Amino acid sequence: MKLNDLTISKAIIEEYRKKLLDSLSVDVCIVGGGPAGMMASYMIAKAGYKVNLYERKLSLGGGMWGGGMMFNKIVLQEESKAILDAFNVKLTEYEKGYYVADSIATVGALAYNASNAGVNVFNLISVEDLKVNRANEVEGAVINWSSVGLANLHVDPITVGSKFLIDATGHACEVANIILKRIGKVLYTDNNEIMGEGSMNADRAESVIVGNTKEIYKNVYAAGMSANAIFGTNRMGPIFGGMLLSGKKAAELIIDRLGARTESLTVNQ
Ligand code: 48F
Repeated sequence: MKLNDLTISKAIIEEYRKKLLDSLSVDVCIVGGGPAGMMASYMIAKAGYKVNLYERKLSLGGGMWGGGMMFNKIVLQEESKAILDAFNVKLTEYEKGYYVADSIATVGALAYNASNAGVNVFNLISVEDLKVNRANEVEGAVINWSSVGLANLHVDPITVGSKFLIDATGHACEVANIILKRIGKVLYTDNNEIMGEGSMNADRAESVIVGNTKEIYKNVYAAGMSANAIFGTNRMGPIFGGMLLSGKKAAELIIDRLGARTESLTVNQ
């Protein structure tokens, strides 16, 4: 078959345009395509809701690719084994309760399943602000090409509407920071601000991460490392079970509020 370069261009432009228009008003916007964001997006899409996943970088995966100190293996604990099994990620039991996975395979599996489940994935796009109404309620995300920010170009963003948002931006907790900047000290924390993450302590950090996964402001949730940073608890380093369980919990909380559309919510495909 003789290939036409212009047909290739047209196919990309038209299909991307469809995706953009389809994602203009959704149930959930997730900011950050690391493990927590990918996991949450997968669950929400599987439950039948419209979800956009924004990732600033070229690749989804956040801090997962690099394992610990660029050794591309990650550790997961017993509680998260079912999730990895559902995604067919090979696990090696290193010691009782400690599982090791290939970080590349894990990112690949999460990204593939999220995309296949119907998540509108937007890599290379950053959430630079929030859509806030007169009652100071968050109603969506303000997005721009990441390249605009990187090149420091003066280009205005566009707006997307959503009923709920998830801050899955990792250590930076960027959505929480935008709320503080735009709305004020209104976060649902002890001091109404970002409490700041504590030192590395995998045991403590992993034991509180799911509890810290909750609403941080009306209709805005935190998942993953941002949840621990916002609520002032520890970081955990290259153990990733908590990230997946946190993403799953954020999704379940939101699905509960949206009203579950599927009979049972499982990580199985
Ligand atoms: O940092 P990241 O992997 O967050 P996570 O899902 O997982 C944390 C772990 O990687 C690790 C850890 C646990 O073991 O401590 O650090 O909580 O992924 C966050 C993603 O969000 C993107 C960023 O590029 C990264 O890939 N991101 C951050 N801010 C924005 C954003 C933004 N404003 N718009 C779009 N993407």
